[in-house]
Amino acid sequence: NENRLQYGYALWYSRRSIGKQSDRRFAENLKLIGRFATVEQFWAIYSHLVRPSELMTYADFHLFKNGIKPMWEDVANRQGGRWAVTLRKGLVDRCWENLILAMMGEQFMVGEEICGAVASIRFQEDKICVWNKTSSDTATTGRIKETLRRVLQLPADVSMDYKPHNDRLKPPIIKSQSEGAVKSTF
Ligand code: M7G
Repeated sequence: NENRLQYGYALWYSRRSIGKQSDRRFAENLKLIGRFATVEQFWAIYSHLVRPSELMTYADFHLFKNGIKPMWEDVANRQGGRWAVTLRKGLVDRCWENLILAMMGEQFMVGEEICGAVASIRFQEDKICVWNKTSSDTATTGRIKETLRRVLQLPADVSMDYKPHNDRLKPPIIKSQSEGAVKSTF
């Protein structure tokens, strides 16, 4: 009789050094913290976890639906993109919590379109992102933007930017030649 969420999720953590990194390195840096499918299981994990602001610089939390890796390369993300909200220091903990509760509570109302959310601790600012499946679906991306503004209670001057992942994915022909395809590390 636990409260089952609409979707099961996996929570990941990653940390990287500054500068460019290989695709393989990015995949290796992703560490699974845990999976959950009910509200109670979520709080059991979340309440023992450090807040995003307590992480070191260049660390990220990734909360993604089960079966979707927090990478552009995942089939669910390849045609997708993400909204990014840049936050001045001091806002990320509250914004992240509001965002993931809204996601788990299906507040975005865009059907299957949501893939996951990311909190990124950076040098002078932090960032939270929402990833969706279809970057060309402007009705969906528009709705996600409005919901983000509402649930994060963002001041009107906060900048939000949308980027399709395919801008950053390598062309398949190069990808298939690279040693050790990213998929094989999972
Ligand atoms: P970011 O964390 O999205 O940007 O990516 P930011 O540091 O400006 O906030 C930083 C770097 O991490 C990228 O340049 C890539 O090297 C790597 N990276 C990030 N993501 C989300 C991916 C991914 O999904 N796949 C791969 N292969 N690399 C990634």
